[in-house]
Amino acid sequence: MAKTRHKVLSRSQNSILLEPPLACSWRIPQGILSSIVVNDSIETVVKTKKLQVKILRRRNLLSRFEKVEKRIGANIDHLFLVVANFPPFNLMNYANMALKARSQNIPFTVLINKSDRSDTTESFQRKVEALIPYTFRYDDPDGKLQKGIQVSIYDEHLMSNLKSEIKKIANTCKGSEMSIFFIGQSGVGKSSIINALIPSAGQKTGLVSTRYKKGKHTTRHSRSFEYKLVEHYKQKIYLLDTPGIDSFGAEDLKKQEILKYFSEWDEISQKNFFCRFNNCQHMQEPNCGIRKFLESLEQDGDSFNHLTSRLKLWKTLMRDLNKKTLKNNQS
Ligand SMILES: Nc1nc2c(ncn2[C@@H]2O[C@H](COP(=O)(O)OP(=O)(O)OP(=O)(O)O)[C@@H](O)[C@H]2O)c(=O)[nH]1
Ligand SMILES: [Mg+2]
Ligand SMILES: [Zn+2]
Repeated sequence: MAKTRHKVLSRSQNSILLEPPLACSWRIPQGILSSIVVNDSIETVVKTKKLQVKILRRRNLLSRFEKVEKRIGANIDHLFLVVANFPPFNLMNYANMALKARSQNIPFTVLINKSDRSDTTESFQRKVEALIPYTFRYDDPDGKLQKGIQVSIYDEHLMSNLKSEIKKIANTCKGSEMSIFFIGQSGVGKSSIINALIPSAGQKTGLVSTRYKKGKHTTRHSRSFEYKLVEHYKQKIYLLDTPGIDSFGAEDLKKQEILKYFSEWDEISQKNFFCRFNNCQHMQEPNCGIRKFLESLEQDGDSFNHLTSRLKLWKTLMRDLNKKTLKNNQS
């Protein structure tokens, strides 16, 4: 029997969905099924209607920790962190997503969805900005200061911007195929955006409860859809819808990961104002180079606000980590 390679488009409690020509649900033994995650590449052999499966080496694996490891997906080329101000935005939830993405070397872009709503205010967008490392802003090939991409499923112009962004991302990926995962709180509109980009996806969407101000966890299993940028485009692009995450467990968070997420402190220290303290928290220490750099930005409102919000987030994350370490040492 010939071995063939397939991408796992979806995985539920007892079956997996594969690409054509094996495009149907396959029941496979629980032992191997529990090890498979969405977007895995697997090698299969069909033997009398049964599927023998081997999981191929993963390029990366994104997980979160909430008592146990919860695996989000594998072989991720890019993450779209989808945010909205309704249901209310939870910065720490997203900061933990961004932290994990950085620690796994997965590039991410923030999509500010529901831009048509009046509660997508400037002050909300400034809060969101804290997620984006300071130097990321200069990575944009257009040289524009990019803090996040405005999206609304009701605005054609914004949707076409998003399509251009996907094209740009695809151009930076060398492989013959690439996968973009949409992750975020429940109710922010992940499935709605995917439906707008790929009408045949037909993902279920759910109203956000105005009473409880929460999403309804409409999407239950991650699902991959092929996105045709243009007919016969050289690369296969997959967009992955995932279940909403209202609390991204980060029980395994390490100081090293926070340091990596805030690599701008090192860059600033090397390029601009040297922070000579080994263990500087960049908070109250006199002569801290980072604070000096911040003061030098007072004339540049945008950069000043951005870096101030990054410092605030850094402070909260470090404080939480120290509290956790203290508690662990006591118990
Ligand atoms: N005003 C506005 N509403 C939107 C937009 N995008 C999505 N929505 C609405 O937001 C609600 C939630 O959308 P979903 O697509 O189900 O959200 P989700 O992120 O997939 O939620 P889960 O599957 O629960 O994680 C629906 O009522 C959508 O119609 C948008 O751009 N503007
Ligand atoms: Mg959904
Ligand atoms: Zn410092």
